Amino acid sequence: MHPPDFPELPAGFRFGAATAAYQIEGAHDADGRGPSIWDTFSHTPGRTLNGATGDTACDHYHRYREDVGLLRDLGVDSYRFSLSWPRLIPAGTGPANPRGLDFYDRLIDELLAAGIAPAVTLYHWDLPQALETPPPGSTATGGGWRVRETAEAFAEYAALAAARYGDRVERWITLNEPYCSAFVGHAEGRHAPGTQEGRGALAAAHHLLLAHGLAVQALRSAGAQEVGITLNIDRIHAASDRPEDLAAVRRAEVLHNETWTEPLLGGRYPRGEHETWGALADGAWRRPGDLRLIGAPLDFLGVNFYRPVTVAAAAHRTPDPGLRDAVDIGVTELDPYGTRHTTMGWPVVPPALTELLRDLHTRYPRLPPVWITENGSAEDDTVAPDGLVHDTDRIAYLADHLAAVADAVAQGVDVRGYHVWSLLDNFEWARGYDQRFGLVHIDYDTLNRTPKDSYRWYQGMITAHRARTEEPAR
Ligand code: GBH
Repeated sequence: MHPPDFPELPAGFRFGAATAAYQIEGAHDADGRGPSIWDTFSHTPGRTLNGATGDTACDHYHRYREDVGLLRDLGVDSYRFSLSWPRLIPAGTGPANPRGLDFYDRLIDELLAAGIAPAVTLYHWDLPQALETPPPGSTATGGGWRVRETAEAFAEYAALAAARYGDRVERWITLNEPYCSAFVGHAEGRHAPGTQEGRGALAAAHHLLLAHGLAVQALRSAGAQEVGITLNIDRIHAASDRPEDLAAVRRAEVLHNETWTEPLLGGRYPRGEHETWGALADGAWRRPGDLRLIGAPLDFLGVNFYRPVTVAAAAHRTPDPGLRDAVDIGVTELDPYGTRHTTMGWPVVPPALTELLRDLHTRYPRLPPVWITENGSAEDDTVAPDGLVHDTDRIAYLADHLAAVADAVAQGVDVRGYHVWSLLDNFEWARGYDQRFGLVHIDYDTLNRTPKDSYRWYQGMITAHRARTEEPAR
């Protein structure tokens, strides 16, 4: 197959790769790290594919030098990774763990020495377990994201991180995909903490937003450089233009997108909440002043994009009214896309990314510059007899999505950078280690790292971009 053309992005556009702490670090009980809700969840039988856990993962905690070497050779401008809150503050609040703090010092210094700008996510789903369920004998209340105290604990953690690393971190991302933390965690139950509770999911959504707002305040007062948040905004297509399907689209828009974008970018709670959640939308946990904190101006919006969805009105809804209102909003997902699907089962539809970016740009006059903080594909990645991984489908996926970003830029959307998910194959949450998203292959027996063809392609693309856009030397 002839490799696809390199997309043409503007001069100064930044390229990167992304990871998250629990998915790559391993060393789950090393050097004073406390447990997170993902340790508990992954160790609970039946929660992850084949009982996979992040105990060892890619052992990045011990191999970070090699991984930064891979990033340096790849030629990226930016590396997005997350800090493990329970590595830094093992009980969630209270004393910090010096050896945890040292680890990210070493990682950040190694990145800077390689000429790579750190983009740090504070929360990529690994809540300290003690904030969910306090250890016996403790006076803490627990309750995780259902309670306001967790947002306050998050602000303390943000202040600690900013004080320690703020001089060297170019971009701060408060939360990764709060939709997943709130609804996949507390309504669908497929992520930690793994409950199906309706009201708790909506309370979690609010406290996550509040945590973001308080963290922005803490980061700003510590003099942080750029501050933003990462959302998994869905591009939602309607199955038909029947009124009931269009109403289903509206409910899905509220659940997946407007719960986040309206308070963050529009200064209001989502319109249509009551159509979506009925009486549960009373928002009893909201306090005056919260909205102003949540809507503080951002330096950038991070967008994670993988695939669009098509929705229709569901024929039947769950009979349990408690669950029905939060878990089941009367929507079914269809897949009319006659395209290739990745091993996640996701259709490959790059123009949906252009649509999504254009739509954000037209809807929110206050939209800050956008960064694509994740985009990538899981593929079969069979190791060929030559010992390499010839992942041509991933190369096509990345090329076509970068071209979709270039289209959005040409149509006036201010997109500044792009991160591939992911640098390494890693722990894909409930899907365990079967799904491989990396530019670099991991052999989970030896933990050997082998760059795939897509790594070489991305490297070539970055080199070509620089050659095309940089001023010729005189
Ligand atoms: C992102 O989530 C995450 O930020 C990242 O950590 C992740 O590795 C990446 O995408 C790829 O998935 O496990 O079958 O119950 C994207 C949204 C939401 C997709 C949860 C997978 C779980 C389905 N993800 N969903 S399952």
